[in-house]
Amino acid sequence: MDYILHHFDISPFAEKVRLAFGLKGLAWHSVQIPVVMPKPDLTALTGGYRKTPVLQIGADIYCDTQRIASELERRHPARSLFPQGSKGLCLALANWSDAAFFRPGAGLSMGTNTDLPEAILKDRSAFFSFLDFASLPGELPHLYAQFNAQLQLLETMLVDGRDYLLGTEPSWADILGYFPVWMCRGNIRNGDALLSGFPHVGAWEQKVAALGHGERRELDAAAALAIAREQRSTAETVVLEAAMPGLAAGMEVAVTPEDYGAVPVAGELVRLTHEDIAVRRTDPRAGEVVVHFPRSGYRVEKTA
Ligand SMILES: N[C@@H](CCC(=O)N[C@@H](CS)C(=O)NCC(=O)O)C(=O)O
Repeated sequence: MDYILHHFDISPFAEKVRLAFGLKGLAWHSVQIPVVMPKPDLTALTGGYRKTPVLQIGADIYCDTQRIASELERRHPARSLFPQGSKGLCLALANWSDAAFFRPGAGLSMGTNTDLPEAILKDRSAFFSFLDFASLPGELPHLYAQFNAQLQLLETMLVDGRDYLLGTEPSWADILGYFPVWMCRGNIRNGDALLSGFPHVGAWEQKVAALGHGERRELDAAAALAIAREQRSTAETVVLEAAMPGLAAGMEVAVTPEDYGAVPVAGELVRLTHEDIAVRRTDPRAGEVVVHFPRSGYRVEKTA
């Protein structure tokens, strides 16, 4: 199985997937994508989705870390991301870590780093629709308070001295709790001082970091596009009426994230279940690909 992760090194969401490779002990190829738009090689694969990261497996393109985690687990169940039947709990926890935890962290990364390149500030002020960049300086105390409140929750989860959030085994829950902490160390001014107030978080952070990133090899974007062109999708067609009444396999639809970066991806419906969505599309550079999304947090609409 050739896993190809399209990402950039300072991306906190990409760090989730790199750690999932580490937890599972997998080998993967790394394609570096631009930090800001345009990202022509990435959007040739995705049909417009621009967020980081994206996982490619042949001609199947997986968008969103939730969808990527489920797919890694399906294809490689050993060393589970969801031990002891914790899949539902782990996936549900993303609403906490992506919203309550990541968002104030993103505000602090943008608002406390005075030397951020202009191109990043410009791109992200349009992209992060949950942040008002004009009022950011005055919002910093509130954002610190919100970020601290989530660190306190993590400390509470770990205060009995357990190794990992769910007990003795590492899981996707640890990766979800960890990625804003990783962002804090790397991207938030005074991040180390902020974290020093949470000793159990500090000890656990080292265990999660020690999961590592698996075995990484670099690949260039042209080679990844050639792989997409040469291979066929392995997606099985399943469209459930209950996942959105009125839609059927083969219909032309658009899939759009409900939060920020809401670029629609158009294609022919291949999968629609309570867990996932997939559309088939043909691109001059990527050939025929199937682009996959989680069901939760994505809107599907008929276009023709
Ligand atoms: N729901 C998405 C969110 C991904 C996300 O927001 N990623 C950030 C980077 S860490 C991003 O896309 N930033 C803008 C960019 O990379 O162009 C997921 O779980 O993958």
